[in-house]
Amino acid sequence: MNNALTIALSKGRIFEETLPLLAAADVVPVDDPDTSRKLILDTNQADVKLVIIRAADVPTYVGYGAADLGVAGKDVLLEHGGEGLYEPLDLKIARCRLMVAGPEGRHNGAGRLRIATKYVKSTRRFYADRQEQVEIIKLYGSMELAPLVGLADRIVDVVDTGNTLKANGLQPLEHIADISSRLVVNKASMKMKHARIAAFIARLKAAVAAG
Ligand code: PRT
Ligand code: MG
Repeated sequence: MNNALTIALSKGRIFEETLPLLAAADVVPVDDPDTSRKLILDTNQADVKLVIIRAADVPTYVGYGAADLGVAGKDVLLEHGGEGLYEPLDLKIARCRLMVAGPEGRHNGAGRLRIATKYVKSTRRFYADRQEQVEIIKLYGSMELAPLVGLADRIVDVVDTGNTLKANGLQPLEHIADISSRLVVNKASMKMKHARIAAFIARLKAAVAAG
C-alpha cells in the first residue's frame, strides 16, 4: 500500500462539523457530497481521500482497514463495539444525549416495558445494569413513531434539542450517555502510516482545543 490516507465520513451533520477541523489539518475537499454523486471525494491533497458512507457503517470501514480513519458518533461506536479501532480523539462535534423517552405516565408497571430502538446494545446494557427486564424491539429509524402506534412503551434514541420528541408528544425520561463524535483509526494503519496519522491527529487535536 502507498502512503495515501482515506478518511470515512457520513453526510450531514458529521461532514459539516468535521470540515473546519479537517481544514485546520490542511485537508479541504474538492467536491461537495451534497451536490456530487461521488462516494470518493478528492481533497486539496492528492494522497488524502474522503469516502462518504452511512454513519453506522463508518466503524466497519475503518475496522476492516477500507478507510484508515473515520469520524463516528459515540452512539454508533457503542453499538459497533470498536473492534479493530483506536479512538484517539473526542472531536466534540455533533453532540447529543442518548436517552430513554416516552409518553409520561403511560406505563403502569404491569408486565415488561417494551423499548423500541436502533441502539440495542446500549439499551440492553442500560437496563441490565438496573436489573430491569425489558423487551427490546429493533428499529432502523423514526423511533418516535413506535409509542404513538402502540409498538412500544418507550424509545431509546439520541436527543439534541428535544423538538422531535415534543412534536410527537414524547418527553425525555432518563439519561443514558452524553454523545459526541470521535476520530477512529484502523489499528494496522496506525502502525503502518504512523508518522502521517500522528501528525494529522495532532493538528485535529489542536483545532478541537482551539474550539
Ligand atoms: O441519517 P442516516 O440514517 O443516514 O444516519 P444517522 O441518522 O445515523 O446519521 P446522522 O447524520 O443523522 O447522525 C450522525 C450522528 O450525529 C449520530 O450518530 C449522533 O452521534 C449525532 N447526532 C447529534 C444526532 C443528533 N445530534 C440528532 N439530533 N443524530 C441524530 N439526531 C436525530 C434525533 O434522533 C432526532 O430524531 O435528529 C432528530 C432531531 O433531534 P432533536 O432532539 O434536535 O429534535
Ligand atoms: Mg439521521
